[in-house]
Amino acid sequence: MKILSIQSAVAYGHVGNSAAVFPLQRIGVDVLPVYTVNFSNHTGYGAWKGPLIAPDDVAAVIEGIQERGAFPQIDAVLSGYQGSEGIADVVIDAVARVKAANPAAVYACDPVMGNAKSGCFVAPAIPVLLREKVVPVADIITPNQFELGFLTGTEPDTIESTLASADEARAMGPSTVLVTSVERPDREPGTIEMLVVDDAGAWIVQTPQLPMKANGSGDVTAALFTAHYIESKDAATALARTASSVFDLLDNTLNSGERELQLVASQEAYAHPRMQFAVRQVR
Ligand code: PXL
Repeated sequence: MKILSIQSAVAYGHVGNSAAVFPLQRIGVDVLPVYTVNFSNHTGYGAWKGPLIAPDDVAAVIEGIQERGAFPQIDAVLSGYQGSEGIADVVIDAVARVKAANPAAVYACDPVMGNAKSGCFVAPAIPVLLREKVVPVADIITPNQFELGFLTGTEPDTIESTLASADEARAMGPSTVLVTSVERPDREPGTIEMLVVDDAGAWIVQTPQLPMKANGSGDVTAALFTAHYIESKDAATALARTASSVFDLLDNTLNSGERELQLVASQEAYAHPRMQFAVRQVR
C-alpha cells in the first residue's frame, strides 16, 4: 500500500507527518511524505522556529512525484493540519491528479481545527476552507467531535446526535466518517469513544480516558485508520485496530512522563495491536 501524506514536519516531537509516517511504515505502508511546514516543534509550545513551506513549493514536490510515474500506485492521499490557506488548493489538486491516475484511490482528510478543550487553534480562514472546499472532495474524514460540530453546524453530544451529525457530514461528500474524542454526556465516567459511520453501518469503541492530551495523537489516529480501512475494507476492523494502537501509544506516553508521544517506543502497538477493546455496532 502507498499513501501520499501531505502534512507538517517537526524536528522535535511528533505531529503531522512526524507522527503519521513511522506508524504507517511499521505496518508496512510505503509512505510518500510531502511537507507543508518545516518547524522545530509543534505549535502547542507557543514558540517554534522554521518556515511554512510555500504552496507553490509543496505543489512542485507533488509534481515531481507525479513525473516519476508514481501516481497510478497511490492508494490514498492523506492530509491533516493546514499551516496556511494556500495548502488546501494544493491538496485538492493533488487528489484530483492521483484519482485521474488511479480511480480507486481515496482521499482521507483530517479536518484539523482544534478541540473541545482548546477551541480553534488554526488560522480563522481554515475551518471555512475545510468545510466549503476540502471536505466535499474527501472520501474519508476523521474529525473529532468538536470539528464535526463546526463542519455540520450542529452540536453532537449523545450517540444519536453524533450519528446524525456524521450523516450530515456524509451528505457533504465523504462516505466514511470517523469521529474521534467523542465525549457524550451520558458516557461511563472515565471513558472516551470513537465512532465510525460508512455505507455498511456504524460502530463505536470505548477506551479509558487517560488524564492527558498529547499533540499528534489525532494524526496517528487518522493515518492508522486510513491504512487499516483500505487494507481490511471493514470499518469495524479498522476501528478496533486503531483504537488498540492509539490507546497503547497514549498509555506508554503517560507512563513515560514525557510531553511528546512515545512514537517509536510504541512500535509493537502498531505492528501487533492487542485488540483489547470490543467494537459495538450501533446501526
Ligand atoms: O497535530 C496537528 C499539528 C500539525 N502540525 C503542526 C502542529 C500541530 C498541532 O499542534 O503544531 C505544526
